[in-house]
Amino acid sequence: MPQTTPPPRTDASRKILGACPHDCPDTCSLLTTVENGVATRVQGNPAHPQTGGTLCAKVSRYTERSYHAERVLTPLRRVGPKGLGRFEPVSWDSALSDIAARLQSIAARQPEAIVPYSYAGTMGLVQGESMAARFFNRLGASLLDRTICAAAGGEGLVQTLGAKVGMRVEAFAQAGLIIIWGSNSIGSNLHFWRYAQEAKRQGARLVCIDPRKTETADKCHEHIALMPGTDAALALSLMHELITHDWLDHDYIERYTLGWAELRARALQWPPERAAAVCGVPVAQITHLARDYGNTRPAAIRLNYGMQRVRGGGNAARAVACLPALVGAWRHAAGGVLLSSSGQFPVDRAALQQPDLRGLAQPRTLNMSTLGNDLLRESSDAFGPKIEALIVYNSNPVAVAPESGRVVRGFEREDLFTVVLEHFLTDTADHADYVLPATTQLEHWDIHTSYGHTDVLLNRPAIAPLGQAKPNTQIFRELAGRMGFLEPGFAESDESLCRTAFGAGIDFERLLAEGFVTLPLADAPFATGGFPTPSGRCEFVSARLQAQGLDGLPDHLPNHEPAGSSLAYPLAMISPPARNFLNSSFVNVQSLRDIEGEPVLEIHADDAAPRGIVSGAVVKVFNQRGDYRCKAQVSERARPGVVNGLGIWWRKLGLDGRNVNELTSQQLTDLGRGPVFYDCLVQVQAWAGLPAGHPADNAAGE
Ligand SMILES: Nc1nc2c(c(=O)[nH]1)N[C@H]1C(S)=C(S)[C@@H](COP(=O)(O)OP(=O)(O)OC[C@H]3O[C@@H](n4cnc5c(=O)[nH]c(N)nc54)[C@H](O)[C@@H]3O)O[C@H]1N2
Ligand SMILES: Nc1nc2c(c(=O)[nH]1)N[C@H]1C(S)=C(S)[C@@H](COP(=O)(O)OP(=O)(O)OC[C@H]3O[C@@H](n4cnc5c(=O)[nH]c(N)nc54)[C@H](O)[C@@H]3O)O[C@H]1N2
Ligand SMILES: [Mo]
Repeated sequence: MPQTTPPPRTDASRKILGACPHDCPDTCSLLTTVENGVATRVQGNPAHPQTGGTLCAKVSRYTERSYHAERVLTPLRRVGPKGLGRFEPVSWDSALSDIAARLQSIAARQPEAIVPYSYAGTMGLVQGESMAARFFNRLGASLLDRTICAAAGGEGLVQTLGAKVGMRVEAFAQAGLIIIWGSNSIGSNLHFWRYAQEAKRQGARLVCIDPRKTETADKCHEHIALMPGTDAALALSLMHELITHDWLDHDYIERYTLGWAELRARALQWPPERAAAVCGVPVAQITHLARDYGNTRPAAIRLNYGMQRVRGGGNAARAVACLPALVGAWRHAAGGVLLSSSGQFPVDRAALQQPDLRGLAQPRTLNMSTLGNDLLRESSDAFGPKIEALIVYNSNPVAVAPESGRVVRGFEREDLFTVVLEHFLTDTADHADYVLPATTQLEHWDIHTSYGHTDVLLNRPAIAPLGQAKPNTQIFRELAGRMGFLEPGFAESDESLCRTAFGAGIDFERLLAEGFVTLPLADAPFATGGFPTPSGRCEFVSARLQAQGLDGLPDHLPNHEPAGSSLAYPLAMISPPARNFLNSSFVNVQSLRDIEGEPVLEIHADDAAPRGIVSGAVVKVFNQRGDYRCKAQVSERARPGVVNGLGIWWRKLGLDGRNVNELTSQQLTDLGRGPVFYDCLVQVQAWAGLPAGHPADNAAGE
């Protein structure tokens, strides 16, 4: 290869250290090249071991997203009916004055009628819940329980291991067996996959547990394609085999666990034949996996949130989190389980969010996963006041929240005042009274933890804000000013907020210089117990759950909508992430949408043939909640009885102005009150044509 000489580094060409803001376990360190004030390239920082100099396809195209011709760059005020996305540009001054006046008049009567709605459009601690939280705390607005992604599994970990803690991700490279459980690592945790590959090269066996035959399953030695929502049955049956063959570390169990006799009795109710019937997999797959898990050292489990979006998701995460203690896997750095590392970071959330600003107010808490229902509720003693104003930032609920038919009806309410802080006119922004232009990660300060590794990252602005865009923090600061909030917390700068996030808990000067700092942590954190539970042990039985009147032991809880329970809707549908989108982000980036093509439903030939469905045909997917059209892909990636609706498409970029969440329900998980996106029965039909005159009519005929 001929060597090209890099251009000389002048003042006009600089590289700025940043952090990827997206909701992904990898939280990469970024190097942005800036030439004459323009960001020309975003690369992975080669000096950051977790990033290893490589980025995913999405974030390599970060400049395409930031300089997108459709970026919202001025404040916009609605001029048409809600949902049509018709707006006129207005000045910041007039937008902020009007919004402040509207919020003031509601707050004077009933501050809880104002509701913030945000999630992880950026994972940054500063552009996430810092100044925004201060603003809503001072206002006395409703609180939001941010459950939409990880609540069930997170609670499962807390009840078992004591916190969102686990193995260090780099240690997976040394494992002898890696179980990738409910995770499409190649699609959504690429930098973990590098460690798994290294282990594979050194002889490790890789097993993937996933209803879908993902690209990750393709590259593992074995794929266990269980039915959605049956993971706890599988885990309990693995325990059954460990017990009956005595593949146990009795010393570890004795010293460092709680509730062994009870768990043993529960697990013995799950012989492999019973689990095989529940999970829809061969008995031999269960017995072989148990044999490998009981006899390979070190054995590591990469659990991911894909397995907890069902009724029993919290219990399933608990059951899996018990496994490493049974075989003493924690004794080794490369043994144990990792679902999330986020509990390892000493973030000073109280300093960032200042809950004291609430004073004596004790506002209600709304669950973000039932937004559709809540927007349609009237005032009542049980609910409190009807929602009158919704301020959305870092989220696209009209596309991502379950049962979107009801979410859309809520957003269409004429008596709802909606403000959306956004980069783009998303499905949610289309319903706003005001859209306020927010900066992207290239344009603002932030500081980041990670849920897949244990490094803190700093993001410096690489370029000036585009157009009239402002950071979320600045928008809330200015709104606070107009509402007459004079507390000093509203004057704190973003750079100072970055320092506040960890206080003295991190070497900030090093972060400024190098862009990342690794937390000082033990290699094998639970080799001799020391779990952050009340007992200090791995809690097979949780007294805290018992105190809530719940089962103290993990169990298999069948789905709200178990397969085979409905003649009308015989197929289970899951809707996992598309590799080239990040939730609903990037769907409007043309080069990435070109790779994904269009919304598809993967269906097995056994289910397609009797329905007369062929690949490429438009199908109608429906249940009691709604219907949705997309293209069928007859594929081995779907197992019989399960269809896969990939990715969270923008509704307006789909075939019929809807997406998969038209079908998902607002039921909740056993623990954590999370959503059940993958606990959803549907029927699928070949579809002759789209409704006449529908704008997608032409597209479907191509
Ligand atoms: N490219 C890309 N990366 C992403 C995302 C994205 O949208 N795109 N999303 C990000 C987000 S928000 C998160 S929370 C993380 C993690 O996000 P996750 O949702 O955990 O994503 P995946 O790793 O794709 O894992 C989901 C896998 O679980 C499988 N699955 C579905 N139901 C079950 C079940 O009942 N049991 C089991 N065992 N498996 C099941 C699905 O088929 C899928 O392959 O990834 C992040 N990374
Ligand atoms: N059917 C189904 N539904 C799902 C899932 C699934 O697997 N299947 N996954 C669920 C999961 S795991 C999650 S985490 C949720 C994700 O749901 P969301 O957190 O809503 O994620 P996104 O859809 O990516 O929307 C984030 C929005 O924030 C905006 N944004 C990014 N940075 C900034 C910023 O700095 N300021 C402002 N103001 N805006 C910004 C982006 O432009 C984007 O429109 O979706 C859930 N919904
Ligand atoms: Mo998520």
